[in-house]
Amino acid sequence: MESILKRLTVALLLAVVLGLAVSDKWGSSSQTIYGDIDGNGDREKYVLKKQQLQVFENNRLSWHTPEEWQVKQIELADADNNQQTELLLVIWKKGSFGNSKPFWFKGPDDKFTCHLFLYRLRSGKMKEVWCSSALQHPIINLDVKDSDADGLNELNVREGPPAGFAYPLRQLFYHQDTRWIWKDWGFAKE
Ligand SMILES: [Ca+2]
Ligand SMILES: [Ca+2]
Ligand SMILES: [Ca+2]
Repeated sequence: MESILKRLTVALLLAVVLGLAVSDKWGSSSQTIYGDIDGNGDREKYVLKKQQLQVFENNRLSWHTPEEWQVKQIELADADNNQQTELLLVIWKKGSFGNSKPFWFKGPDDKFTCHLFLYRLRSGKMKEVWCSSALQHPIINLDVKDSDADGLNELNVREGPPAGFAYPLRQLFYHQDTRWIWKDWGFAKE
């Protein structure tokens, strides 16, 4: 009886520790960055808090992400090497597709999935530039830089395991680092 109780206590403690680790990793992280991505001389402020992004221009809220998105990370960089800076968003949302569901897709599209979205600020308006469909390996962390000094930026991505059952737990034990470069109309793995 005593050993059963001991085992139960150990299992309970383990569950609490894992739960804390998951909530810490998976929980919301705050991030505030500044940049003048439309080049109008006024710096915008990008505030990521409670998984929602708000963009301020001259202390005025000019754009925010839809409430149903969970924004995990933001970055300002020239991700597609066209000499213009984009806003990159790593988000989780319901639905596998980026901006539109293809006509051939039947049935509900309500899976909770990870996406990478690119936006540009033009004439005071945030415009969608490129949206990935559901990423098979969700992005844990993203860093855009010219890693090999060839004058072109790459996406350095830490990816988790394939999305699906118990992902928040599994992603604690598995990840891989990949590098992507913009080609034609999307990112290709290098
Ligand atoms: Ca600006
Ligand atoms: Ca660009
Ligand atoms: Ca490069």
